[in-house]
Amino acid sequence: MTRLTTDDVKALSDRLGEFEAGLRDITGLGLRELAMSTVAHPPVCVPLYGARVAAVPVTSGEGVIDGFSDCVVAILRHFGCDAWVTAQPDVRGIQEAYDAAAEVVFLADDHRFIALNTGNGRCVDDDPATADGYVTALEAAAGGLFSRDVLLLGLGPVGRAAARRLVRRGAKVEVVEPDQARLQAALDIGLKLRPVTLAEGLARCELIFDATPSAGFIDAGDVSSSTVAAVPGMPSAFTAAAQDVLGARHIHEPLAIGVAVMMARALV
Ligand code: 2YC
Ligand code: MG
Repeated sequence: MTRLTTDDVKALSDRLGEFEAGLRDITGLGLRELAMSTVAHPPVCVPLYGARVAAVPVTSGEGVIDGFSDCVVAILRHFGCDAWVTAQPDVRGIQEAYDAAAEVVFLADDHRFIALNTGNGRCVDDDPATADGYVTALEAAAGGLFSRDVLLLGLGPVGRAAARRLVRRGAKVEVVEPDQARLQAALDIGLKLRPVTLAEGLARCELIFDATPSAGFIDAGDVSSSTVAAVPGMPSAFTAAAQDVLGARHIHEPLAIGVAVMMARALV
């Protein structure tokens, strides 16, 4: 899991509207609609508006990321939640959230980012939420995934979750994962994936899902006007030149889609 930086989260808080406008252009979906259509088929209306949600800073391990909880709250307020960052961190913050009748509590340490529904005890994890949200974005941008070739980069926690949903949505998944153990583990649980080299995958697939922590190894010459890239991976595998070619078809940000799907999944 890539540890986000203060610059990552501050940049997102400042350009959430711009990101959503680009997302809507490419997918026809805003963050709320994308979250709804990720958590249920057909999409259900989840009572996000006015939901009381607390974000609790966590000081353990490498400590607080300045702006992280504020960014989570900015995303939640963006779709109408009554969200706030608790004054206290850690256990005092969780207690503060419960005392203030929070319906959902968001918190992250160095290993996990979760949302807790204080009413029904449901615990929602960021990795599958981010993976599923980005698959929804790719599917909407591509006009469906059934029997489409999709190049999946990376089989870490987000990549594995994405592989499951891509296969379930009917995609023909080609995968690049240099770690043989990770590749074998994914194949052993019966995921229908076709291991390829990066060059083979880029030559055949217009739809690309980047779930790697590696940066800038796909250049402008590897993409075209019909390439769509879903990129939850931080940093992006695409060079600045490739991102220029892709424009809004390079769907990439550090938290918004994950938080939107976590919130919908916590309440659905
Ligand atoms: O500010 C805080 O409360 C910190 N304890 C937050 C640490 C988050 C570490 N995880 C990450 O930076 C991200 C996850 C949100 C998703 C992938 N990496
Ligand atoms: Mg990457």
